[in-house]
Amino acid sequence: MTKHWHEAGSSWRTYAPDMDVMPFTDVERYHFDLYGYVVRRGVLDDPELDALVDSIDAMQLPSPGASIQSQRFTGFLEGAQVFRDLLDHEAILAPVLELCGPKARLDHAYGIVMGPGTSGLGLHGGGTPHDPAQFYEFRGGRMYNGLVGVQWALVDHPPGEGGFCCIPGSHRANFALPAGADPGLVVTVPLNARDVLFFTEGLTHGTSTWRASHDRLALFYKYAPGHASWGVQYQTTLQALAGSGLLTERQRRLMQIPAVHPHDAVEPA
Ligand SMILES: O=C(O)CCC(=O)C(=O)O
Repeated sequence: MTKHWHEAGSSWRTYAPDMDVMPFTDVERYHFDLYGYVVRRGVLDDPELDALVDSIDAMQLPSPGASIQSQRFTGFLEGAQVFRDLLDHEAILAPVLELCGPKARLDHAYGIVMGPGTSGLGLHGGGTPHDPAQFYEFRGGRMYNGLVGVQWALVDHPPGEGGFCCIPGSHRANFALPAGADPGLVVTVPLNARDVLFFTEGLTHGTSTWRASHDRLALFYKYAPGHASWGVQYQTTLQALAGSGLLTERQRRLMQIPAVHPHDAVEPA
């Protein structure tokens, strides 16, 4: 018999015992709650990584420059199958449902490509001021998030060479980030190709200058609770994708328009 997932003490195995998934371990859950992010190492296998990189190469993206706009790309979910496989990949689905609820939806997705020496988006987010679209809260034994980022690293992001940065724990901040705060509070998170990073958009985070000699390449899939939307892609590209016949039933459920009801759970209970 399945339990409602929000019941104190329920686990992902009891909520959806047949799911082929990798729920957060106690260690990962502790890290995410405390720091606002957590990394899972080496979750993509070589064929997946190669197919993702080759499929991005095949898109023949323009060379990225200094502007954020030139460093971002979309339009890949409609392309190679391997991009759609990430939507509900076994390495991320259970954590996404835990963080966003059983009706979680994909809000938007994009890629980042950055050339050596370029900088990206500055620090944004944080527990204060409260942002009803991008928040972190712990209540009744579970974590609630307005928006969760899932970053797939497709190249190495070596220590000190840039990429995702954040002020760990700032999703719980009760004061706005003051001008003049110690820059040492900001941590850049090293990643290896094949890793996946989960972060709450309630965290103060951004992109630190890319200092590696190779281009940065990463994919971002952003998930929201079933009733919420941050962007408008559900009206445009994601609805078209949902009707395209390219998705599995579970992936289609991740594309539902934001609503409490009607709204199917991603995994039937
Ligand atoms: O470059 C990064 O990893 C951070 C991107 C970012 O700030 C975001 O997706 O909200």
